Amino acid sequence: MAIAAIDVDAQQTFTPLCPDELPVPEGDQIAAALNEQAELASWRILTKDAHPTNAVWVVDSHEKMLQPLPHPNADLTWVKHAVPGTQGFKVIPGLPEITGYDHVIWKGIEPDLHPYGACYHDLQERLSTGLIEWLKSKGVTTVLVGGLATDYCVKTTAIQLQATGAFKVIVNLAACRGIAVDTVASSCEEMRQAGIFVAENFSEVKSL
Ligand code: VGL
Repeated sequence: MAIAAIDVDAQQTFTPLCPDELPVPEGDQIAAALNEQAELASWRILTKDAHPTNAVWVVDSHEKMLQPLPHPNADLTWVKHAVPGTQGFKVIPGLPEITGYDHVIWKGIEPDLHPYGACYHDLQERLSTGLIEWLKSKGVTTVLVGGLATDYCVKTTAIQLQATGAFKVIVNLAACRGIAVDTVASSCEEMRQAGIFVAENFSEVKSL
């Protein structure tokens, strides 16, 4: 049984360290839990948002966010975040250097793409990032997922992995934080419905 651990978008942009970007409450508190789950795995993967400032979905205030966009690959407006070269792009304190990972996926680099899941560059799920193929090439059978945010990129990544039918997918809630309580609850329900194991704590992860 080969296990992979994925640190989804565990970047400072999604933490209170970057209040002007997309701060997720306690988003900077998950490094220890991500390191703990990685100890169970043979492979550790990092995914990072890497967004340009001229993206089609960028708005200049939090008030203008979450507006639907008539665009095939950017469904909602967001403030600029995770811009390479800025603090928000960096991983949260306590995680390895980039070279400490076995594989890295950068996503949302093009100004007209804003994917949530780490498996596809586009919302239509046509353009593979290569993550699924990489996991299969290593013989991975179980994927442990943690990161930010539970209700967006963690959820979508887990559902994309589950949809392949190739992996047992476990979302480790101790290693995740979400944007809002109600969307975290509905996301957990959606993931469970899809057949994903949503573990409340690390002992549950180990028992699965
Ligand atoms: C995310 C909202 C916007 C995430 C990314 O990583 O969960 N959420 N962009």
